Amino acid sequence: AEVAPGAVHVPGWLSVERRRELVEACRAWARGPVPLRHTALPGGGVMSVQTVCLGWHWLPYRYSRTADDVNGAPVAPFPGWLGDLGREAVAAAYGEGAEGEVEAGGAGTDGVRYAPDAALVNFYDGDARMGMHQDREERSSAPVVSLSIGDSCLFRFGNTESRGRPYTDVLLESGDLFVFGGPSRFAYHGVPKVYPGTGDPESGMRAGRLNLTLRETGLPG
Ligand code: MD5
Ligand code: FE
Repeated sequence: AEVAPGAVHVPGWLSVERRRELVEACRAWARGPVPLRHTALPGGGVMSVQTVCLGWHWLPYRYSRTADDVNGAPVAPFPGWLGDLGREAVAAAYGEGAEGEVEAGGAGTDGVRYAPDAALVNFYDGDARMGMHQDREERSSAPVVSLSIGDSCLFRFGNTESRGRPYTDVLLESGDLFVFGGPSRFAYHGVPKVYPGTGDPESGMRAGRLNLTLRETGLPG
């Protein structure tokens, strides 16, 4: 379903087998070289969501190759198979062939292939939230691919002008794909609520919600 221009929700896109593989991969990434942790914010707070990154390490509010705010370790590489999954996701959301036309967020026609080089793995326990924000650290307007596994959440998809209304609330469930491209790439968005106990145990998530986002940073190789 197209929630807004360029913002496409594909419920249940990940097979249960793929959910299991992603959960296992995330468990390994969570152990290091940079551990899954609550990101510290410049104002002294910490995020309730726990994060680990691949390819590029996100910290407020820039990308680095090393976890400068954690243990200084080089970030784990972005695996080629995850880029393949991202291209498959863009094709599923925008139509086959679109994965080669994503320069302008799915609406491009110049055949530039979607090439994500960073992934953020977010883990939400039942009390975790993410406030309304824009993702603006990337120097690329290529789409963001979002994959959800485990407990359902309320996802709030807003506008490009402010954190406030108008916004659309969407229930994101285990296996759902969401692609944000074109005019939706820089919209405000957040996760106001997680619904404990709503996940699918067969995905391998015992509790909580996992979200993977794939991004093109636009930063030099
Ligand atoms: C999540 N993560 O569920 C969300 C999914 C983050 C984050 O927000 O920054 O880690 S990503 C949703 C997203 C990405 C880019 C653009 C838009 C939404 N959008 O325009 O709504 O953990
Ligand atoms: Fe975001």
